[in-house]
Amino acid sequence: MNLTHTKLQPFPHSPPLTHPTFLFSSRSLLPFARNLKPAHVSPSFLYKKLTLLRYGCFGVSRSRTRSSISEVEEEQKQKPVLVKRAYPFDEIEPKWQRYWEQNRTFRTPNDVDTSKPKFYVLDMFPYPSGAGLHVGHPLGYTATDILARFKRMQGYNVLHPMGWDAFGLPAEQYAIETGTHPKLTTLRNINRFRSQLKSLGFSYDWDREISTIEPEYYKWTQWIFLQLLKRGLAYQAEVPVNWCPALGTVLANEEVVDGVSERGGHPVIRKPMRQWMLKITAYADRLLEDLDELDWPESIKEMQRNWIGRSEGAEVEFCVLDCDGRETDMKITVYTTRPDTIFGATYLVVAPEYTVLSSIVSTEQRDSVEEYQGIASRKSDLERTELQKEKTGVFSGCYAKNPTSGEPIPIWVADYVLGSYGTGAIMAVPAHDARDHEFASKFNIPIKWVVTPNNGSCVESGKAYSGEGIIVNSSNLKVGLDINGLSSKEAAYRVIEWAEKVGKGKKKVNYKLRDWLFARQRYWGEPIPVIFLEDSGESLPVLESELPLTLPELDDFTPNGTGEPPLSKAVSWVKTIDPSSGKPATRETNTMPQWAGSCWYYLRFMDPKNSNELVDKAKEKYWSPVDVYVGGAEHAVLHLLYSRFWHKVLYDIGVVSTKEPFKCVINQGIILGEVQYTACKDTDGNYISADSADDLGEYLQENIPEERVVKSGEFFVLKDNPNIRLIARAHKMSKSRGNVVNPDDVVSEYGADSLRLYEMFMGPFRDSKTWNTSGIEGVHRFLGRTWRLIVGSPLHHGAFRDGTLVTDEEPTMEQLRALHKCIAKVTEEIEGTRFNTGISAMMEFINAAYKWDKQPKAIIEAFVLLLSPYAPHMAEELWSRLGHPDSMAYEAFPKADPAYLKESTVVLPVQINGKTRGTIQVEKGCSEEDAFTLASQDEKLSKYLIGKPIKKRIFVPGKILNVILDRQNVKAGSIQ
Ligand code: ANZ
Repeated sequence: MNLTHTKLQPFPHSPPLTHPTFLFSSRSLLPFARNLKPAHVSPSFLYKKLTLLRYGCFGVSRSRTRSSISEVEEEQKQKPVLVKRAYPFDEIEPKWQRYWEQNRTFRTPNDVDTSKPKFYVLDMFPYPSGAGLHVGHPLGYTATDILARFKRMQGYNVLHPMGWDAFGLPAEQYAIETGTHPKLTTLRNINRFRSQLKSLGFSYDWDREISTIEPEYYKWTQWIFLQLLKRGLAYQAEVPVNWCPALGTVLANEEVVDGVSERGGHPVIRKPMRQWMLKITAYADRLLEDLDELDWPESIKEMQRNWIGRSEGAEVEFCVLDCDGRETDMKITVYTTRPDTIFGATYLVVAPEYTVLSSIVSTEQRDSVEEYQGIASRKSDLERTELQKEKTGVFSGCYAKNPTSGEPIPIWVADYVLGSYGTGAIMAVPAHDARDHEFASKFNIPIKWVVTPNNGSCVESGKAYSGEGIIVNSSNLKVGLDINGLSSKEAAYRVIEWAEKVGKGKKKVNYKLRDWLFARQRYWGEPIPVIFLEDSGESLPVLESELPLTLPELDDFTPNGTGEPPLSKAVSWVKTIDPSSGKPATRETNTMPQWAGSCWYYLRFMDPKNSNELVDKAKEKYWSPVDVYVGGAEHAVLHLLYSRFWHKVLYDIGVVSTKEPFKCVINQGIILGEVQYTACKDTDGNYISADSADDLGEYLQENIPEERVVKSGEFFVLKDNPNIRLIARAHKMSKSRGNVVNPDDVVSEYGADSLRLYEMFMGPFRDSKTWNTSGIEGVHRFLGRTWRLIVGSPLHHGAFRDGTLVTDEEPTMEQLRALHKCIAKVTEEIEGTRFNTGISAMMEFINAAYKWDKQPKAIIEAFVLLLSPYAPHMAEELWSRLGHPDSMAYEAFPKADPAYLKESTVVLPVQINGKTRGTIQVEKGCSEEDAFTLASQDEKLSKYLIGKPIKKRIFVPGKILNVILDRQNVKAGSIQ
């Protein structure tokens, strides 16, 4: 018999750990334990098994294997006594996980009955990192699992898949350091993630598992790239990129923090390089407009709008002057959103990376400009444009002509202008733009006011006025333009009209959104299916029939430091022949960025094994769009924007039937580590209350364990000295803080159902929450109470009973009311994704049920169904004990009957001689006599009423019962 089926002793009954023969390594113990017959299982062995389990020596958590028993003993002494199992979760959970796996309970067949409604609920699939699952993962996964289980029970066809976003830098970095192939590391991590997810009882259809690194999958990622290429949406360009010499690779903006690489902290510079780009900007308008219809958090929609950053303005040409002040053929085109201020443009600024800068710069200024360019190349865009940063720049030594005023104005080079936005050049209007004002003031450039506030108010001196208003100082009849007296809006319109007429500019809409840099100089990514003819260098797409273009094997993954990707080392792979011309060619050695595979995976889940198409049309039509998509807010912009872009391209070419991929997106909040308490101490070691000083930084800090802390109002104070207020802080879980909670440990100690329930009960799903171990104990106790209510208490030797205690009796009205109230609340709260309050409703029900003498089967069965999306293992076990041979996964979810929901009782205050002494719960139409009888039976009220002479009773039905005692006789009575 499998050991997990053996009834285990609760810990307090276990003998002390003294037996020296139990020196098993984690590898040798498990197979041995599986072969044990019950008769071989001595209590001391069980104790040992559970001790090892608790300390992660085998099973899912092997990270803390103990080499000797004494170490375990030592740790045992230091740790609190093991928690007593509230119910046998360690038997139930593996049993039902095996059942679901063997019966493929959650398989969504390929040929579902499409007349039924569908529900596609998706998690943002994880990157299988070496660290394994984090407690943050199960938060979203439990929520989607509850929804999936709930909808299945409501008769929907549910698609609830899981897969791996498995290309990525960490596995490649590890490969560089250790020589282990990234595929090996990745597959190992995937296996760990999968078994961890299975141990939490998630109802994924594992038959649909996909991984972005499998050629059958990335064949279609490459196919999409070819479709983009065909439509001119993928192109090559020389673009300045974030080049990290130490990593020998180009980094995406989000991988650069404060001028250094996010991973490793190496310096990053800007360097032009040939890159593949995807023209997401061609979809900017549609990406913006279609946001309005989505049921997404407003904050994400706003972030996407800002990221797309649509602005309307004009492009205007400024003619460059030679050293004698004569006009040359060279023009600088600027982008401005304020053409109305053009007469106030007293200088131009070009970005340090402005392409024709070198042909503008005067000989005298060349050295300082080049030096400045070098400094700017080491700064990130964010650093350069930060408002607070002091403005820097150099004069180019050259002038241009303001086309409206006709005046010569200096051309400066400054890094607050970015080469990648607009035209990379601006007309600077220091009177009306704060950055220009700061710059002009620093470098003594004239400031010319051309806009006055509409309401005639004065402009604050020493500051730019950036608002709109009435135009002044803006007329030049020589060029035929007079905008004085016009409003900013009208003036802007007139300037654009004028510029278009004289051929010096045009109206222009600009986007902050940049085309997507779609190449990385890395090995561990999808090969880009393009070849280059050796003779002409012409690029040609790989034929669709040749896909997938698989990654060649490689044993040296190091970038060679020149920007040549590691794939260039796979010489025989790189060298190829163009099949149509027979000419020698070389393959593209850049690979796709990590975002590629995650852009469209939700489509593949609909039809994961299709080798002819990315997704079958009918299947796509049925399952699209994803109904609920849950993940972290960190993907609010890039992942969601990139997949929306690809989806729209696929829509345009008829592969998908909806304009948008994800109908509803929900961000789960983050889980912060356990609250840490700190007390401040002065140099003499005396505690200082946290509210008593402005600057606590000068005091010593002492960490205070939770047992010494008590809450006082909104604050936390020392238990033994409530005058000392403490600092309470929760931090993001991180290895360096040592506050990471491993879900495996929670599962082995409390069970998966407790972890699921706890993560849902911690607080509103979308909010940030702090981890608190005593909170798990709370929900674990609730599950234990539920178990004991239905199954009964453990037998005298600690084992749990078989069967249940339910009876076949007809339920009472009170029981029906409690049940239907619970059904209504749980249903409403799941639908509103307010899982925490759904759990509270179940807790209330269990509390009520403990007061009943009998537990009728009809009531308990319905409750077990309600519980099942949250705590599926326990629910399945109870369901089977209630006499059902099959899984409950497809049983109908109970429906609340409104007849039982009407509140039929009221709380009636009871007064004795006009003073409220308590309340009683009565039926709405309750008579005076019944109310009085109930009051006399009430524990609190009876002492005022029993045996006391009553003068009068005043009863207002449904409102109050006032009993007036006969005072004289009371006294007399009390003497007797
Ligand atoms: C003159 C002007 C006068 C401007 C004024 C603003 C206020 P958004 O709305 O973000 O599109 N600009 C243009 N290209 C730039 C670049 N590459 N780097 C930094 N700044 C750039 O902003 C457009 C405005 O930002 C443009 O309008 C330009 O300054 C500046 F009273 O032109 B404006």
